[in-house]
Amino acid sequence: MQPSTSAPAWPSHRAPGGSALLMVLWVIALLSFLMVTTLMIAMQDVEAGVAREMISRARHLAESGLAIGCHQQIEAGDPLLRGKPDSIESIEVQITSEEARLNVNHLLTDTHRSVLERLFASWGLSRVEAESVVDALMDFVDEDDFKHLKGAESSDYKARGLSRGPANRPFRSLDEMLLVPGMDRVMQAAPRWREAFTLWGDGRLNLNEAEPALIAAVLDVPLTSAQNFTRHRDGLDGHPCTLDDNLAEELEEVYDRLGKGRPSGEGTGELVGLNGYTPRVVSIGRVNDCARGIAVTLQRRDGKTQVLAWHEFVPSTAGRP
Ligand SMILES: [Ca+2]
Ligand SMILES: [Ca+2]
Repeated sequence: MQPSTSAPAWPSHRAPGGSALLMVLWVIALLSFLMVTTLMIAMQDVEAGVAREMISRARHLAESGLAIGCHQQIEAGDPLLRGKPDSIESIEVQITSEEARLNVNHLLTDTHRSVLERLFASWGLSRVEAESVVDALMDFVDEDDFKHLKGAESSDYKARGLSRGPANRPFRSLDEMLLVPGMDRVMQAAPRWREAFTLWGDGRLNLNEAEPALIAAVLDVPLTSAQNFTRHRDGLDGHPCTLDDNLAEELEEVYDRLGKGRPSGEGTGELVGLNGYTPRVVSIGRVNDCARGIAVTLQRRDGKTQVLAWHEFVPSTAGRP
């Protein structure tokens, strides 16, 4: 029997060579993947480091602005309140007063509650919704457990499964207002509702600084009248608390500009004034698009300045807390 002389279809020495080539290609692909991954992680670390540095620098700029804004001899509108250390950095400081906002504790009385109802209605709440949330706000701060018509006392909080009931004392923070039934509707209608309120001051709204919606609510005038008044008051730059403002010196001047006689409503005189006694300094530092802000409330007495409140925030695009 003759041995077979036919050659195999493929040379036997080719198989190891093909595997080696595949192995090399696989190693190259693996190394490329590892290099790209390492590079991306390194870039992320660098970017995170740069972002941290920018945030730190922006906060430092805000603190620098605050030091200027809190100085006793600096007044609203002073050119020193705007700085530009270099082409990508800026500092902007605004000095207003807490009296430019409504003191919510002062308004939670039978005499003044209508101011809150008008304000909430101007934000889009129905009359029933506005009355209900004001009833509930009053129940939260009054000492008793008797419920206003549409309000909420401890039994209502329990029925809602809430662990905390009404405090039965004045609000100590604006965040406490969020515990009150109905405030979710207010927050939905006006996400920036906090900017309308304060817990400081004597309860008189400073008409030389306040927003039109607050003036309209307090004096019960149409919003358009209040807007016309603030447009004239704020001067050519369109901003309150700047050097070009046309400040009123007498309340009668304001009523004249609003086309309104002196209010005859009970207690209205306790709700408006033309000055702020509790300074509020807001300083914003920026590095490119990165911004950080600090807002402080001050008390000045006997030549001394005391910080009553300190709040740090990331400014919105409009530069507000
Ligand atoms: Ca109560
Ligand atoms: Ca102005």
